[in-house]
Amino acid sequence: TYSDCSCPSFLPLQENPFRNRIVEVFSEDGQGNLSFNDFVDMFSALCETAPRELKTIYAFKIYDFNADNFLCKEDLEKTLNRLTKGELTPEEVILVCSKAMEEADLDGDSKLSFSDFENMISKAPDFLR
Ligand SMILES: [Ca+2]
Ligand SMILES: [Ca+2]
Repeated sequence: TYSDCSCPSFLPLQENPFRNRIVEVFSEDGQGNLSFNDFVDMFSALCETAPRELKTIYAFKIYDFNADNFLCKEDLEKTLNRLTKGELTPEEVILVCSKAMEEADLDGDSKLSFSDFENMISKAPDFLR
């Protein structure tokens, strides 16, 4: 278990653009009602010292807005919109997402499976650090 870490530099949840998604993903009922155990799971996975693999799994779940186990273009666009807090124009968002999709979609099915996503992250050493 990782529950003994103090998570000193984790972005406070109230400043995190994914706050609502994070809470949804980690709540067992998917509605954002967190039990104490859900909280422990959440902070363990988001904690600095959590293994990268675990963080990758949760990042994938958080970005997969329609929960179909793939990141499609719409999922990426929603993700980017939240990350940039609306600072990009819709055209820019679409452009960036098509480019990311093009580079990360190794099997060419126009959506990112978890292994596509893992591969994308492995090319971005700063991601989730
Ligand atoms: Ca999806
Ligand atoms: Ca793919």
